[in-house]
Amino acid sequence: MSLPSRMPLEPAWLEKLTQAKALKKWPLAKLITLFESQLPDNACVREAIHHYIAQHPQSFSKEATIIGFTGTPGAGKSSLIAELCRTILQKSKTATIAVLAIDPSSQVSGGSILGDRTRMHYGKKETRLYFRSQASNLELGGVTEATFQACRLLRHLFDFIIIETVGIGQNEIDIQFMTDHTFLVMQPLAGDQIQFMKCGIMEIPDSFIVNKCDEEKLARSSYHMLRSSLKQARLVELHAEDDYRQSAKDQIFLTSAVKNRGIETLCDHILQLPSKTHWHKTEDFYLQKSIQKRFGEFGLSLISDNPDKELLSSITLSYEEKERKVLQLIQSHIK
Ligand SMILES: Nc1nc2c(ncn2[C@@H]2O[C@H](COP(=O)(O)OP(=O)(O)O)[C@@H](O)[C@H]2O)c(=O)[nH]1
Ligand SMILES: [Mg+2]
Repeated sequence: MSLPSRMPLEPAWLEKLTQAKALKKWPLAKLITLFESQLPDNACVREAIHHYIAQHPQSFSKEATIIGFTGTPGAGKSSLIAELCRTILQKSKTATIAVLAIDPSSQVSGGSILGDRTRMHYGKKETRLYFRSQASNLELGGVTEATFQACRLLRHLFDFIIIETVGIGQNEIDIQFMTDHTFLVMQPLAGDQIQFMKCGIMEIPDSFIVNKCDEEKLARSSYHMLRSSLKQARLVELHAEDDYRQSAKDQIFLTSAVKNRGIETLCDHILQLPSKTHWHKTEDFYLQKSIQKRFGEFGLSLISDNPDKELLSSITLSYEEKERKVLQLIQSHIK
């Protein structure tokens, strides 16, 4: 159960890391697979990679802004992300983007549904854009430990990480611990909005996107409907003027992925978002989530009752070192 301790980074992995830094797709894929893996031996390689990155801050100076897109299936998240990536790459000649799409597992094959991958087909030729689809097993399209682990690596390699998840309750709650900014993507006509209000989900996102606003009339009515819902719930500070052309001031974006409306405004907003300064808090949240998944409330209570209060809050211990200590703690109670 316990993880072996830190090893030096093997030359073969160092070479992959160097190539991944140059955004070569095959080494990137290999590294993400390693990061997604739950085998203890792989955790050691992961730790060695992180140690190497920490020791070479000049070579790994990037700190990606992580952006989440969540919302009901069919709202147009994948289409919107594809348009956004295209626009960001056009507007900025240097920006690099990694997209992580989390697909609910296919009941039949246990693999990811292919639809989302094919829509971003131009990604193969564009070196500044990397696309990865993650199966989400039974977690219904939510962020998993694999997403967290992939982000741990990708944040050192890209300027932006875009995560697409299916929004169903718990997912919104988990995704906010990973992202710097979360968008809730909705369709026009109030159905989604009323549903979300009921679940209390409206409190989670930093901004709202009403997609499929193909016509101006629809954009205008969607804006007023959402604005009045938000006003009622007093969730966001609304701008004095209720002008749908200035909806971004209310953190409401009106887009059409098929007619390319509102994408540029959304893109400008994204390009100026700052990146996270408290990544270790994200690590602590996902470490606790992983312990809870494996050992339930028993595991969590051992962490909270642990006299070494510094354990999780330490910013000098690596994720794997913390995990090892927590596992040792649990092991000592099981014996
Ligand atoms: N009319 C219209 N259809 C859209 C728009 N964006 C996406 N769609 C369509 O909505 C469907 C679902 O889109 P998709 O991007 O897969 O949604 P996701 O499940 O949220 O990722 C597809 O048939 C898209 O072509 C839009 O802005 N306007
Ligand atoms: Mg999708």
